[in-house]
Amino acid sequence: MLTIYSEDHRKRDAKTELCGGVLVEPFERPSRMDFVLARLKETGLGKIIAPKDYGLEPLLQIHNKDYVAFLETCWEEWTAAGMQGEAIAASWPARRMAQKCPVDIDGKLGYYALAAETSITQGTWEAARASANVAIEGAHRLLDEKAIFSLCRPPGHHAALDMYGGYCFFNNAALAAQALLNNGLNKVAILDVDFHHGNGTQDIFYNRDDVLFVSLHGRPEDEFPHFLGYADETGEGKGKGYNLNLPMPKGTTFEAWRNALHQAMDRISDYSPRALVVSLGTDTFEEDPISSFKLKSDDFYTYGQDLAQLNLPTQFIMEGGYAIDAIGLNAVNVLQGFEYGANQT
Ligand code: SP5
Ligand code: ZN
Repeated sequence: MLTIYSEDHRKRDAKTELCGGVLVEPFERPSRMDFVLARLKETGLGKIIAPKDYGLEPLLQIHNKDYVAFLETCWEEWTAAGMQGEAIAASWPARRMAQKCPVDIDGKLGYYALAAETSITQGTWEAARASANVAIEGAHRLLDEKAIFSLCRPPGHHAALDMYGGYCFFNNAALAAQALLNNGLNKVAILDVDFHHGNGTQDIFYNRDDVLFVSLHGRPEDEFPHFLGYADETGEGKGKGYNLNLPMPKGTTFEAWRNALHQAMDRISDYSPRALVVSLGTDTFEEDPISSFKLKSDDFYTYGQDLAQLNLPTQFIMEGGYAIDAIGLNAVNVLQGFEYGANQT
């Protein structure tokens, strides 16, 4: 399987994450990629190539112009305002308040942030752009390949039209799905197996029927992002019936998770898409430090094999996973399971 990867992810190297009332070293850190790269090399999964730069145009098919401009200048504005630490949102347009974007950088951060754990720093823009390019390159390559691994960092599935947070800035899976559609694959399914609900991806495609979104995740009652991901969110307007959420409780085992996966796969087959995008987070792993499902490393291989049964051109997009010494093993297990499964069918 061909992997797309950019070294530019290293430019995102935040020093702080707000967690439990203190600033900690971010869970989403550059070394995550080193563990995945090491495992890719160890297993000989396939070639690793860098993406081209696709510029801003594809980003503007998914995100607002003002949001993209904000990301580009945020760090400059923050430092120009004389702030000491990294750029973190601290006030929000909450219920019954004006939904207007302020001019002040503190105001802008609150307007565009969906969570405060993610700080913006020097290099965040460049790394997020590179990650988007990794996703878009992968989508173009899927025209000639049966499967692609877009090794994206920073992740993307929490990022919406005009919101960042949950370690995400551009929605890489949405960018990939849109590129596939642009290339004439007229129906695309996105399956999100990251532990967290892909609120951004859901929101972006909520009123569309050309992209089916299906997500397996920790219940919003218990887990981040808390304010989306309920089972009764099924889509709106033309998109009615094209959104499927399968939330699960803390402590969910592989057996229960796999039943939900098979339900998700039935819905995807029924939709008969021309391609599949998998938002691949390995934070469902039992040892993940911020999550609460119980998957073991072998289970990732098993479900990779299951996914091959859909028999679709498949683009895997790296999302979360914070038990970092196991992220390579777990992610590549999915890919190896998929390749094995694909050779059986
Ligand atoms: C892409 C992705 O996986 N983003 C996840 C963002 C989660 N951010 C907030 C997590 C808050 C977790 N609190 C955990 C307490 C640890 N014991
Ligand atoms: Zn996650």
